[in-house]
Amino acid sequence: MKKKSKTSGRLRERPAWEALEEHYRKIRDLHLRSLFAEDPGRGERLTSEAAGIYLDYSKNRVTDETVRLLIRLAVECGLPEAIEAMFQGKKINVTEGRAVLHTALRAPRGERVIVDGQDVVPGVHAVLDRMAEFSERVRGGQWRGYGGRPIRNVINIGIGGSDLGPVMAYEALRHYSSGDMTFRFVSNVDGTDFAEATRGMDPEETLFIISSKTFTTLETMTNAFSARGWMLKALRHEEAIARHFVAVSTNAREVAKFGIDTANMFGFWDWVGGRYSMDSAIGLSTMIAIGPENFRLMLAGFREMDEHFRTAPFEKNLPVLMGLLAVWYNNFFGAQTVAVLPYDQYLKRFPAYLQQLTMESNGKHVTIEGLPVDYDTGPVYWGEPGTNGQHSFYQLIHQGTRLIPCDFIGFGRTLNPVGDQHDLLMANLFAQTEALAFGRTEGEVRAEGTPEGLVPHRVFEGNRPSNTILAGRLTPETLGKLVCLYEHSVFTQGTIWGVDSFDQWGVELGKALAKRIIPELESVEEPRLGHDSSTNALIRRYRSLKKAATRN
Ligand code: G6Q
Repeated sequence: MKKKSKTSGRLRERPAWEALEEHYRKIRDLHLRSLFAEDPGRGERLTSEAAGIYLDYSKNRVTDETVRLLIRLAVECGLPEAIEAMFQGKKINVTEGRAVLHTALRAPRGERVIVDGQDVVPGVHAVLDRMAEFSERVRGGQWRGYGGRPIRNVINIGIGGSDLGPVMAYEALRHYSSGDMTFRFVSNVDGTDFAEATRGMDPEETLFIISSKTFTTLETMTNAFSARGWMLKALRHEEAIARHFVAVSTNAREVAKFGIDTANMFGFWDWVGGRYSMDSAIGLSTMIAIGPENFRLMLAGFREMDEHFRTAPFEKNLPVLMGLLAVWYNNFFGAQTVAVLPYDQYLKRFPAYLQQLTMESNGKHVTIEGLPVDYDTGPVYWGEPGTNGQHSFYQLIHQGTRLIPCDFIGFGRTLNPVGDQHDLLMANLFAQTEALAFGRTEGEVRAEGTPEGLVPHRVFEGNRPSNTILAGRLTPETLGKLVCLYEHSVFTQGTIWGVDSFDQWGVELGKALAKRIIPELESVEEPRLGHDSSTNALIRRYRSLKKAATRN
Protein backbone atom coordinates (compact mmCIF):
# COMPACT_ATOMS: atom_id res chain seq x y z
CA MET A 1 0.00 0.00 0.00
CA LYS A 2 1.49 3.36 -0.95
CA LYS A 3 0.52 6.22 1.31
CA LYS A 4 0.85 9.86 0.35
CA SER A 5 2.47 11.72 3.20
CA LYS A 6 5.39 13.86 4.19
CA THR A 7 8.08 11.27 4.72
CA SER A 8 11.77 10.72 4.87
CA GLY A 9 11.39 9.09 1.47
CA ARG A 10 14.83 7.57 1.89
CA LEU A 11 14.07 3.90 1.45
CA ARG A 12 12.08 4.28 -1.73
CA GLU A 13 14.70 6.55 -3.19
CA ARG A 14 17.52 4.07 -2.77
CA PRO A 15 18.92 2.85 -6.08
CA ALA A 16 18.40 -0.80 -5.12
CA TRP A 17 14.76 -0.12 -4.20
CA GLU A 18 14.14 1.58 -7.52
CA ALA A 19 15.86 -1.30 -9.31
CA LEU A 20 13.68 -3.75 -7.39
CA GLU A 21 10.54 -1.88 -8.42
CA GLU A 22 11.52 -2.16 -12.05
CA HIS A 23 12.57 -5.77 -11.62
CA TYR A 24 9.25 -6.54 -9.91
CA ARG A 25 7.34 -5.23 -12.92
CA LYS A 26 9.33 -7.62 -15.11
CA ILE A 27 8.95 -10.75 -13.05
CA ARG A 28 5.67 -10.37 -11.17
CA ASP A 29 3.82 -12.58 -13.67
CA LEU A 30 6.51 -15.24 -13.95
CA HIS A 31 5.18 -18.57 -12.75
CA LEU A 32 7.13 -20.91 -10.49
CA ARG A 33 6.26 -23.62 -13.03
CA SER A 34 8.36 -21.92 -15.67
CA LEU A 35 11.12 -20.90 -13.27
CA PHE A 36 11.54 -24.56 -12.31
CA ALA A 37 11.16 -25.82 -15.87
CA GLU A 38 13.88 -23.48 -17.15
CA ASP A 39 16.31 -24.34 -14.40
CA PRO A 40 16.33 -27.99 -13.33
CA GLY A 41 18.90 -27.28 -10.60
CA ARG A 42 16.82 -24.53 -8.98
CA GLY A 43 15.53 -26.69 -6.11
CA GLU A 44 19.07 -27.40 -4.99
CA ARG A 45 20.65 -24.10 -5.90
CA LEU A 46 18.26 -21.74 -4.14
CA THR A 47 18.95 -23.29 -0.76
CA SER A 48 21.29 -22.62 2.09
CA GLU A 49 22.32 -24.61 5.13
CA ALA A 50 23.85 -23.46 8.37
CA ALA A 51 24.06 -24.80 11.89
CA GLY A 52 22.12 -27.89 10.81
CA ILE A 53 19.18 -25.85 9.52
CA TYR A 54 18.37 -26.29 5.83
CA LEU A 55 16.46 -23.54 4.06
CA ASP A 56 14.92 -24.21 0.67
CA TYR A 57 13.78 -20.88 -0.74
CA SER A 58 13.51 -22.06 -4.32
CA LYS A 59 9.70 -22.05 -4.22
CA ASN A 60 9.71 -18.28 -3.96
CA ARG A 61 8.86 -15.88 -6.76
CA VAL A 62 12.45 -14.80 -7.19
CA THR A 63 15.24 -15.09 -9.69
CA ASP A 64 18.97 -14.81 -9.05
CA GLU A 65 18.60 -11.15 -9.97
CA THR A 66 15.93 -10.64 -7.28
CA VAL A 67 18.22 -12.06 -4.62
CA ARG A 68 21.11 -9.97 -5.89
CA LEU A 69 19.04 -6.78 -5.76
CA LEU A 70 17.60 -7.56 -2.34
CA ILE A 71 21.11 -8.07 -1.01
CA ARG A 72 22.14 -4.79 -2.60
CA LEU A 73 19.23 -3.16 -0.80
CA ALA A 74 20.38 -4.66 2.49
CA VAL A 75 23.85 -3.25 1.95
CA GLU A 76 22.49 0.17 0.94
CA CYS A 77 20.36 0.18 4.09
CA GLY A 78 23.45 -0.48 6.19
CA LEU A 79 22.62 -4.00 7.35
CA PRO A 80 26.28 -5.04 7.74
CA GLU A 81 26.94 -2.05 10.01
CA ALA A 82 23.65 -2.54 11.87
CA ILE A 83 24.54 -6.17 12.66
CA GLU A 84 27.89 -5.13 14.07
CA ALA A 85 26.33 -2.28 16.04
CA MET A 86 23.88 -4.69 17.65
CA PHE A 87 26.48 -7.32 18.55
CA GLN A 88 28.84 -4.66 19.90
CA GLY A 89 26.23 -3.28 22.28
CA LYS A 90 25.68 0.09 20.60
CA LYS A 91 22.46 1.79 21.73
CA ILE A 92 20.47 0.88 18.65
CA ASN A 93 17.16 0.97 20.54
CA VAL A 94 17.21 4.70 20.01
CA THR A 95 13.80 5.69 21.39
CA GLU A 96 14.57 4.02 24.71
CA GLY A 97 18.30 4.85 24.65
CA ARG A 98 19.23 1.21 25.14
CA ALA A 99 21.62 -1.37 23.79
CA VAL A 100 20.03 -4.46 22.27
CA LEU A 101 21.99 -7.41 23.50
CA HIS A 102 19.98 -10.58 23.58
CA THR A 103 23.00 -11.98 21.73
CA ALA A 104 25.08 -11.44 24.91
CA LEU A 105 22.73 -13.84 26.74
CA ARG A 106 24.29 -16.67 24.79
CA ALA A 107 27.85 -15.40 24.60
CA PRO A 108 30.29 -17.98 25.97
CA ARG A 109 32.18 -17.32 29.18
CA GLY A 110 35.24 -15.25 28.48
CA GLU A 111 33.84 -13.33 25.54
CA ARG A 112 33.70 -9.58 26.11
CA VAL A 113 30.68 -7.42 25.31
CA ILE A 114 31.01 -3.89 26.59
CA VAL A 115 28.04 -1.70 27.51
CA ASP A 116 28.71 1.68 29.16
CA GLY A 117 32.31 0.65 29.75
CA GLN A 118 31.37 -2.64 31.42
CA ASP A 119 31.73 -6.20 30.23
CA VAL A 120 28.25 -7.71 30.59
CA VAL A 121 29.16 -11.37 29.94
CA PRO A 122 30.33 -12.25 33.49
CA GLY A 123 26.99 -11.00 34.83
CA VAL A 124 25.10 -13.16 32.33
CA HIS A 125 26.96 -16.26 33.47
CA ALA A 126 26.63 -15.42 37.14
CA VAL A 127 22.82 -15.39 36.71
CA LEU A 128 22.89 -18.57 34.62
CA ASP A 129 24.92 -20.29 37.33
CA ARG A 130 22.47 -19.21 40.03
CA MET A 131 19.55 -20.35 37.90
CA ALA A 132 21.27 -23.71 37.36
CA GLU A 133 21.89 -24.19 41.05
CA PHE A 134 18.33 -23.28 41.95
CA SER A 135 16.86 -25.44 39.18
CA GLU A 136 18.86 -28.45 40.31
CA ARG A 137 17.67 -27.98 43.88
CA VAL A 138 14.05 -27.77 42.80
CA ARG A 139 14.37 -30.70 40.39
CA GLY A 140 16.26 -32.80 42.92
CA GLY A 141 13.76 -32.14 45.71
CA GLN A 142 16.27 -30.29 47.92
CA TRP A 143 14.39 -27.00 47.61
CA ARG A 144 11.40 -27.69 49.79
CA GLY A 145 8.13 -25.97 50.45
CA TYR A 146 7.27 -24.41 53.79
CA GLY A 147 5.85 -27.66 55.08
CA GLY A 148 9.01 -29.57 54.06
CA ARG A 149 7.56 -31.21 50.97
CA PRO A 150 9.40 -31.15 47.62
CA ILE A 151 8.12 -28.91 44.81
CA ARG A 152 6.08 -30.71 42.18
CA ASN A 153 4.29 -27.81 40.51
CA VAL A 154 5.81 -24.74 38.95
CA ILE A 155 3.56 -21.87 37.91
CA ASN A 156 5.06 -19.02 35.91
CA ILE A 157 3.15 -15.77 36.25
CA GLY A 158 4.03 -13.23 33.55
CA ILE A 159 2.62 -11.73 30.39
CA GLY A 160 3.81 -10.81 26.89
CA GLY A 161 7.56 -11.32 26.67
CA SER A 162 7.55 -12.72 30.20
CA ASP A 163 5.11 -15.46 29.21
CA LEU A 164 5.08 -16.28 25.51
CA GLY A 165 8.72 -17.42 25.36
CA PRO A 166 8.48 -19.63 28.48
CA VAL A 167 5.18 -21.18 27.32
CA MET A 168 6.46 -21.80 23.80
CA ALA A 169 9.77 -23.26 25.03
CA TYR A 170 8.04 -25.47 27.59
CA GLU A 171 5.70 -26.88 24.95
CA ALA A 172 8.46 -27.21 22.36
CA LEU A 173 10.79 -29.03 24.74
CA ARG A 174 8.24 -31.04 26.66
CA HIS A 175 9.95 -34.20 25.49
CA TYR A 176 13.01 -33.19 27.53
CA SER A 177 11.00 -32.09 30.51
CA SER A 178 11.01 -33.61 33.95
CA GLY A 179 8.04 -35.98 33.84
CA ASP A 180 7.22 -35.88 37.54
CA MET A 181 6.64 -32.14 37.68
CA THR A 182 3.74 -30.07 36.41
CA PHE A 183 4.29 -26.72 34.71
CA ARG A 184 1.60 -24.13 34.21
CA PHE A 185 1.55 -20.56 32.99
CA VAL A 186 -0.70 -17.72 34.05
CA SER A 187 -0.75 -14.57 31.96
CA ASN A 188 -4.25 -13.19 31.52
CA VAL A 189 -5.77 -10.87 34.09
CA ASP A 190 -8.97 -12.84 33.50
CA GLY A 191 -9.30 -14.68 36.81
CA THR A 192 -10.13 -17.83 34.90
CA ASP A 193 -6.50 -18.18 33.90
CA PHE A 194 -5.36 -18.18 37.51
CA ALA A 195 -8.23 -20.35 38.71
CA GLU A 196 -7.61 -23.02 36.08
CA ALA A 197 -3.84 -23.00 36.53
CA THR A 198 -4.12 -23.59 40.26
CA ARG A 199 -6.99 -26.05 40.05
CA GLY A 200 -6.00 -29.30 41.72
CA MET A 201 -2.60 -27.96 42.78
CA ASP A 202 -1.39 -28.53 46.29
CA PRO A 203 -0.03 -25.20 47.60
CA GLU A 204 2.52 -27.05 49.72
CA GLU A 205 4.11 -28.43 46.57
CA THR A 206 3.75 -25.35 44.38
CA LEU A 207 6.38 -22.80 43.41
CA PHE A 208 5.38 -19.52 41.76
CA ILE A 209 7.84 -17.76 39.49
CA ILE A 210 6.79 -14.12 39.16
CA SER A 211 8.33 -13.05 35.87
CA SER A 212 8.22 -9.36 35.14
CA LYS A 213 10.98 -7.15 33.87
CA THR A 214 9.40 -4.08 35.45
CA PHE A 215 7.51 -5.81 38.28
CA THR A 216 4.76 -3.23 37.81
CA THR A 217 2.69 -4.81 35.00
CA LEU A 218 -0.96 -4.75 36.02
CA GLU A 219 -1.86 -8.27 34.90
CA THR A 220 1.20 -9.91 36.40
CA MET A 221 1.04 -8.07 39.70
CA THR A 222 -2.68 -8.77 40.03
CA ASN A 223 -2.09 -12.48 39.44
CA ALA A 224 0.94 -12.43 41.74
CA PHE A 225 -1.17 -11.01 44.58
CA SER A 226 -3.87 -13.62 43.89
CA ALA A 227 -1.17 -16.29 44.10
CA ARG A 228 0.06 -14.82 47.37
CA GLY A 229 -3.48 -14.92 48.77
CA TRP A 230 -4.00 -18.48 47.53
CA MET A 231 -0.78 -19.60 49.18
CA LEU A 232 -1.38 -17.79 52.47
CA LYS A 233 -4.90 -19.14 52.71
CA ALA A 234 -3.42 -22.63 52.75
CA LEU A 235 -0.13 -22.18 54.55
CA ARG A 236 -1.15 -19.35 56.88
CA HIS A 237 2.35 -17.98 57.54
CA GLU A 238 4.01 -15.03 55.82
CA GLU A 239 7.33 -16.90 56.01
CA ALA A 240 5.89 -19.45 53.60
CA ILE A 241 6.16 -16.86 50.79
CA ALA A 242 9.95 -17.11 50.71
CA ARG A 243 9.76 -20.86 50.05
CA HIS A 244 7.04 -20.68 47.40
CA PHE A 245 7.80 -17.52 45.45
CA VAL A 246 10.79 -16.48 43.40
CA ALA A 247 11.04 -13.51 41.07
CA VAL A 248 12.60 -12.83 37.70
CA SER A 249 12.96 -9.11 37.26
CA THR A 250 15.18 -6.09 36.77
CA ASN A 251 13.42 -4.25 39.61
CA ALA A 252 14.79 -5.41 42.99
CA ARG A 253 12.96 -2.66 44.90
CA GLU A 254 9.50 -3.76 43.73
CA VAL A 255 10.38 -7.43 44.24
CA ALA A 256 11.30 -6.74 47.86
CA LYS A 257 8.14 -4.66 48.33
CA PHE A 258 6.06 -7.62 47.18
CA GLY A 259 7.68 -9.71 49.91
CA ILE A 260 9.99 -11.90 47.86
CA ASP A 261 13.45 -12.25 49.32
CA THR A 262 15.81 -10.66 46.78
CA ALA A 263 18.12 -13.60 47.41
CA ASN A 264 15.46 -15.51 45.45
CA MET A 265 15.41 -13.03 42.60
CA PHE A 266 17.01 -13.73 39.25
CA GLY A 267 17.95 -10.59 37.40
CA PHE A 268 18.39 -9.44 33.87
CA TRP A 269 19.12 -6.14 32.25
CA ASP A 270 17.47 -3.27 30.41
CA TRP A 271 19.28 -4.32 27.23
CA VAL A 272 17.14 -7.46 27.03
CA GLY A 273 13.79 -6.70 25.40
CA GLY A 274 10.79 -8.65 26.72
CA ARG A 275 10.20 -10.49 23.45
CA TYR A 276 13.91 -11.32 23.25
CA SER A 277 14.16 -12.63 26.79
CA MET A 278 13.29 -16.34 26.74
CA ASP A 279 16.98 -17.22 27.03
CA SER A 280 17.54 -14.87 30.00
CA ALA A 281 16.35 -15.54 33.57
CA ILE A 282 12.84 -15.28 32.12
CA GLY A 283 13.58 -18.85 31.01
CA LEU A 284 13.80 -20.05 34.62
CA SER A 285 10.70 -22.22 34.23
CA THR A 286 12.23 -23.68 31.06
CA MET A 287 15.43 -24.48 32.92
CA ILE A 288 13.58 -26.15 35.79
CA ALA A 289 11.63 -28.19 33.24
CA ILE A 290 14.47 -29.35 31.00
CA GLY A 291 17.45 -29.01 33.35
CA PRO A 292 20.46 -26.68 33.17
CA GLU A 293 22.37 -28.87 30.73
CA ASN A 294 19.59 -28.79 28.15
CA PHE A 295 19.13 -25.06 28.73
CA ARG A 296 22.80 -24.53 27.94
CA LEU A 297 22.41 -26.59 24.78
CA MET A 298 19.55 -24.32 23.78
CA LEU A 299 21.82 -21.30 24.35
CA ALA A 300 24.51 -22.97 22.26
CA GLY A 301 21.95 -23.32 19.45
CA PHE A 302 21.15 -19.61 19.65
CA ARG A 303 24.85 -18.86 19.64
CA GLU A 304 25.56 -20.91 16.54
CA MET A 305 22.88 -19.03 14.63
CA ASP A 306 24.16 -15.71 16.02
CA GLU A 307 27.59 -16.46 14.64
CA HIS A 308 26.17 -17.50 11.31
CA PHE A 309 24.16 -14.26 11.10
CA ARG A 310 27.16 -12.17 12.03
CA THR A 311 29.67 -13.79 9.70
CA ALA A 312 28.03 -15.55 6.75
CA PRO A 313 27.88 -13.77 3.39
CA PHE A 314 24.38 -12.46 2.80
CA GLU A 315 23.71 -14.79 -0.14
CA LYS A 316 24.13 -17.74 2.25
CA ASN A 317 22.84 -16.08 5.40
CA LEU A 318 19.60 -17.73 6.52
CA PRO A 319 18.12 -14.90 8.63
CA VAL A 320 19.12 -12.32 6.02
CA LEU A 321 17.57 -14.32 3.17
CA MET A 322 14.36 -14.91 5.11
CA GLY A 323 14.15 -11.28 6.16
CA LEU A 324 14.73 -10.03 2.62
CA LEU A 325 12.11 -12.38 1.20
CA ALA A 326 9.63 -11.04 3.75
CA VAL A 327 10.43 -7.50 2.54
CA TRP A 328 10.07 -8.61 -1.09
CA TYR A 329 6.52 -9.89 -0.60
CA ASN A 330 5.48 -7.19 1.85
CA ASN A 331 6.64 -4.21 -0.16
CA PHE A 332 6.57 -5.32 -3.77
CA PHE A 333 3.80 -7.94 -3.98
CA GLY A 334 1.74 -6.15 -1.31
CA ALA A 335 1.38 -9.32 0.77
CA GLN A 336 -0.15 -8.48 4.14
CA THR A 337 0.71 -11.59 6.10
CA VAL A 338 3.17 -14.44 6.54
CA ALA A 339 1.99 -17.88 7.65
CA VAL A 340 4.27 -20.02 9.83
CA LEU A 341 3.34 -23.67 9.59
CA PRO A 342 5.37 -26.01 11.79
CA TYR A 343 4.86 -29.71 11.05
CA ASP A 344 5.57 -30.64 14.63
CA GLN A 345 3.00 -30.71 17.39
CA TYR A 346 5.58 -29.59 19.95
CA LEU A 347 5.81 -26.29 18.08
CA LYS A 348 2.14 -25.52 18.51
CA ARG A 349 2.88 -22.27 20.35
CA PHE A 350 5.67 -21.22 17.99
CA PRO A 351 3.44 -19.10 15.72
CA ALA A 352 1.95 -17.31 18.76
CA TYR A 353 5.46 -16.64 20.03
CA LEU A 354 6.51 -15.31 16.64
CA GLN A 355 3.50 -13.02 16.50
CA GLN A 356 4.91 -11.02 19.36
CA LEU A 357 8.48 -11.22 18.15
CA THR A 358 7.66 -10.00 14.67
CA MET A 359 4.67 -7.72 15.14
CA GLU A 360 5.74 -5.94 18.29
CA SER A 361 9.16 -5.42 16.74
CA ASN A 362 8.22 -4.16 13.31
CA GLY A 363 4.67 -2.88 13.72
CA LYS A 364 5.90 0.69 13.42
CA HIS A 365 4.67 3.68 11.41
CA VAL A 366 7.66 5.97 11.69
CA THR A 367 11.34 5.54 11.03
CA ILE A 368 13.93 5.59 13.76
CA GLU A 369 14.25 9.34 13.11
CA GLY A 370 10.52 9.76 13.74
CA LEU A 371 9.51 10.37 10.13
CA PRO A 372 6.36 8.68 8.77
CA VAL A 373 7.09 5.78 6.46
CA ASP A 374 5.64 5.75 2.95
CA TYR A 375 5.82 1.97 2.64
CA ASP A 376 4.39 -0.90 4.61
CA THR A 377 6.34 -2.24 7.56
CA GLY A 378 5.80 -5.44 9.56
CA PRO A 379 3.42 -7.98 8.04
CA VAL A 380 0.97 -9.97 10.17
CA TYR A 381 2.50 -13.29 11.23
CA TRP A 382 0.18 -16.13 12.07
CA GLY A 383 -0.05 -19.89 11.83
CA GLU A 384 -0.90 -23.27 13.27
CA PRO A 385 0.80 -26.61 13.17
CA GLY A 386 0.34 -28.78 10.12
CA THR A 387 -1.47 -30.93 9.32
CA ASN A 388 -4.30 -29.37 11.36
CA GLY A 389 -4.21 -26.12 9.40
CA GLN A 390 -4.66 -28.07 6.16
CA HIS A 391 -8.17 -28.94 7.25
CA SER A 392 -9.09 -25.35 7.94
CA PHE A 393 -7.43 -22.24 6.55
CA TYR A 394 -5.12 -23.67 3.87
CA GLN A 395 -8.06 -23.42 1.46
CA LEU A 396 -7.59 -19.66 1.37
CA ILE A 397 -3.83 -19.99 0.89
CA HIS A 398 -4.38 -22.34 -2.07
CA GLN A 399 -7.34 -20.79 -3.81
CA GLY A 400 -8.14 -17.47 -2.16
CA THR A 401 -7.44 -14.08 -3.67
CA ARG A 402 -4.59 -13.12 -1.36
CA LEU A 403 -0.93 -13.87 -1.61
CA ILE A 404 0.28 -15.48 1.61
CA PRO A 405 3.94 -16.42 1.75
CA CYS A 406 4.41 -19.43 4.03
CA ASP A 407 7.22 -20.83 6.14
CA PHE A 408 6.95 -24.61 6.44
CA ILE A 409 9.04 -26.17 9.22
CA GLY A 410 9.73 -29.90 9.48
CA PHE A 411 12.14 -32.42 11.00
CA GLY A 412 13.91 -35.51 9.72
CA ARG A 413 13.04 -37.52 12.81
CA THR A 414 10.19 -37.42 15.24
CA LEU A 415 10.67 -37.59 18.98
CA ASN A 416 7.68 -39.91 19.21
CA PRO A 417 7.89 -42.65 16.62
CA VAL A 418 4.36 -43.99 16.32
CA GLY A 419 4.00 -46.34 13.34
CA ASP A 420 4.72 -44.49 10.11
CA GLN A 421 3.06 -41.30 11.26
CA HIS A 422 6.11 -39.14 10.80
CA ASP A 423 6.37 -40.05 7.11
CA LEU A 424 2.70 -39.20 6.72
CA LEU A 425 3.25 -35.87 8.42
CA MET A 426 6.22 -34.96 6.25
CA ALA A 427 4.54 -36.21 3.08
CA ASN A 428 1.85 -33.65 3.79
CA LEU A 429 4.37 -30.88 4.25
CA PHE A 430 6.09 -31.60 0.94
CA ALA A 431 2.78 -32.06 -0.87
CA GLN A 432 1.50 -28.72 0.34
CA THR A 433 4.54 -26.74 -0.76
CA GLU A 434 4.45 -28.53 -4.12
CA ALA A 435 0.75 -27.84 -4.64
CA LEU A 436 1.11 -24.22 -3.60
CA ALA A 437 3.95 -23.63 -6.03
CA PHE A 438 2.76 -25.57 -9.04
CA GLY A 439 -1.00 -25.74 -8.64
CA ARG A 440 -3.17 -27.69 -11.07
CA THR A 441 -3.89 -26.33 -14.50
CA GLU A 442 -7.17 -26.46 -16.35
CA GLY A 443 -5.70 -29.07 -18.66
CA GLU A 444 -4.68 -31.29 -15.73
CA VAL A 445 -8.09 -30.94 -14.12
CA ARG A 446 -9.91 -31.83 -17.37
CA ALA A 447 -7.59 -34.78 -17.98
CA GLU A 448 -8.82 -36.22 -14.69
CA GLY A 449 -12.32 -36.37 -16.15
CA THR A 450 -13.66 -33.53 -14.01
CA PRO A 451 -17.18 -32.47 -15.07
CA GLU A 452 -16.91 -29.23 -17.04
CA GLY A 453 -18.88 -27.16 -14.49
CA LEU A 454 -16.43 -28.08 -11.74
CA VAL A 455 -13.27 -27.33 -13.70
CA PRO A 456 -12.86 -23.70 -12.53
CA HIS A 457 -13.41 -24.76 -8.94
CA ARG A 458 -10.77 -27.43 -9.09
CA VAL A 459 -8.10 -25.33 -10.78
CA PHE A 460 -5.27 -24.19 -8.53
CA GLU A 461 -3.35 -21.35 -10.07
CA GLY A 462 -0.25 -22.14 -7.98
CA ASN A 463 2.61 -19.64 -7.88
CA ARG A 464 2.07 -19.33 -4.13
CA PRO A 465 5.43 -18.92 -2.47
CA SER A 466 6.90 -20.79 0.47
CA ASN A 467 10.11 -21.41 2.36
CA THR A 468 10.82 -24.88 3.67
CA ILE A 469 12.96 -25.13 6.78
CA LEU A 470 14.25 -28.58 7.69
CA ALA A 471 16.28 -29.77 10.66
CA GLY A 472 17.27 -33.16 12.02
CA ARG A 473 15.29 -33.35 15.24
CA LEU A 474 13.61 -30.93 17.59
CA THR A 475 16.24 -30.64 20.32
CA PRO A 476 16.95 -27.77 22.72
CA GLU A 477 19.75 -26.73 20.37
CA THR A 478 17.47 -26.78 17.35
CA LEU A 479 14.88 -24.69 19.14
CA GLY A 480 17.55 -22.10 19.98
CA LYS A 481 18.58 -21.98 16.33
CA LEU A 482 15.00 -21.62 15.07
CA VAL A 483 14.10 -18.84 17.45
CA CYS A 484 17.35 -17.06 16.67
CA LEU A 485 16.72 -17.45 12.94
CA TYR A 486 13.49 -15.49 13.31
CA GLU A 487 14.98 -12.95 15.73
CA HIS A 488 17.56 -11.98 13.16
CA SER A 489 15.13 -12.16 10.25
CA VAL A 490 13.03 -9.60 12.13
CA PHE A 491 16.13 -7.47 12.66
CA THR A 492 16.95 -7.66 8.95
CA GLN A 493 13.43 -6.52 8.06
CA GLY A 494 13.45 -3.71 10.62
CA THR A 495 16.80 -2.48 9.37
CA ILE A 496 15.54 -2.28 5.79
CA TRP A 497 12.43 -0.39 6.92
CA GLY A 498 14.57 1.85 9.12
CA VAL A 499 12.37 1.39 12.19
CA ASP A 500 13.25 0.84 15.85
CA SER A 501 12.49 -2.87 16.18
CA PHE A 502 13.13 -2.82 19.91
CA ASP A 503 10.65 -0.36 21.37
CA GLN A 504 6.92 -0.95 21.93
CA TRP A 505 5.13 2.30 22.61
CA GLY A 506 1.82 0.71 21.63
CA VAL A 507 2.18 -1.77 24.49
CA GLU A 508 3.08 1.01 26.92
CA LEU A 509 -0.08 2.86 25.89
CA GLY A 510 -2.18 -0.24 26.56
CA LYS A 511 -0.64 -0.50 30.01
CA ALA A 512 -1.78 3.06 30.83
CA LEU A 513 -5.24 3.16 29.19
CA ALA A 514 -7.14 0.70 31.37
CA LYS A 515 -6.00 2.41 34.55
CA ARG A 516 -8.38 5.31 33.93
CA ILE A 517 -11.39 3.04 33.44
CA ILE A 518 -10.87 0.64 36.35
CA PRO A 519 -12.33 3.01 39.01
CA GLU A 520 -15.25 3.78 36.72
CA LEU A 521 -16.18 0.10 36.72
CA GLU A 522 -15.54 -0.44 40.40
CA SER A 523 -17.07 2.64 42.03
CA VAL A 524 -20.32 2.19 43.96
CA GLU A 525 -21.52 5.66 42.97
CA GLU A 526 -22.52 6.18 39.34
CA PRO A 527 -19.31 7.70 37.86
CA ARG A 528 -19.19 10.87 35.75
CA LEU A 529 -17.92 9.56 32.42
CA GLY A 530 -15.90 11.68 30.05
CA HIS A 531 -15.21 9.27 27.19
CA ASP A 532 -16.78 9.19 23.74
CA SER A 533 -20.46 8.20 23.56
CA SER A 534 -19.72 4.58 22.66
CA THR A 535 -17.28 3.99 25.53
CA ASN A 536 -19.57 5.80 27.98
CA ALA A 537 -22.54 3.64 26.95
CA LEU A 538 -20.51 0.44 27.13
CA ILE A 539 -19.29 1.26 30.62
CA ARG A 540 -22.87 1.95 31.75
CA ARG A 541 -24.07 -1.28 30.12
CA TYR A 542 -21.30 -3.26 31.84
CA ARG A 543 -22.20 -1.75 35.21
CA SER A 544 -25.83 -2.72 34.84
CA LEU A 545 -24.96 -6.24 33.59
CA LYS A 546 -22.75 -6.61 36.62
CA LYS A 547 -25.54 -5.45 38.94
CA ALA A 548 -28.05 -7.81 37.33
CA ALA A 549 -25.61 -10.72 37.62
CA THR A 550 -25.11 -10.02 41.33
CA ARG A 551 -28.89 -10.02 41.90
CA ASN A 552 -29.43 -13.37 40.10
C1 G6Q B 1 7.96 -7.19 25.10
C2 G6Q B 1 7.04 -6.19 25.64
C3 G6Q B 1 5.93 -6.75 26.50
C4 G6Q B 1 6.38 -7.11 27.91
C5 G6Q B 1 5.16 -7.34 28.78
C6 G6Q B 1 5.51 -7.72 30.19
O1 G6Q B 1 8.88 -6.97 24.37
O2 G6Q B 1 7.74 -5.20 26.26
O3 G6Q B 1 5.31 -7.86 25.94
O4 G6Q B 1 7.20 -8.23 27.90
O5 G6Q B 1 4.36 -6.19 28.78
O6 G6Q B 1 6.30 -6.76 30.81
P1 G6Q B 1 7.00 -7.05 32.17
O7 G6Q B 1 7.97 -8.15 31.97
O8 G6Q B 1 7.66 -5.77 32.57
O9 G6Q B 1 5.93 -7.46 33.15
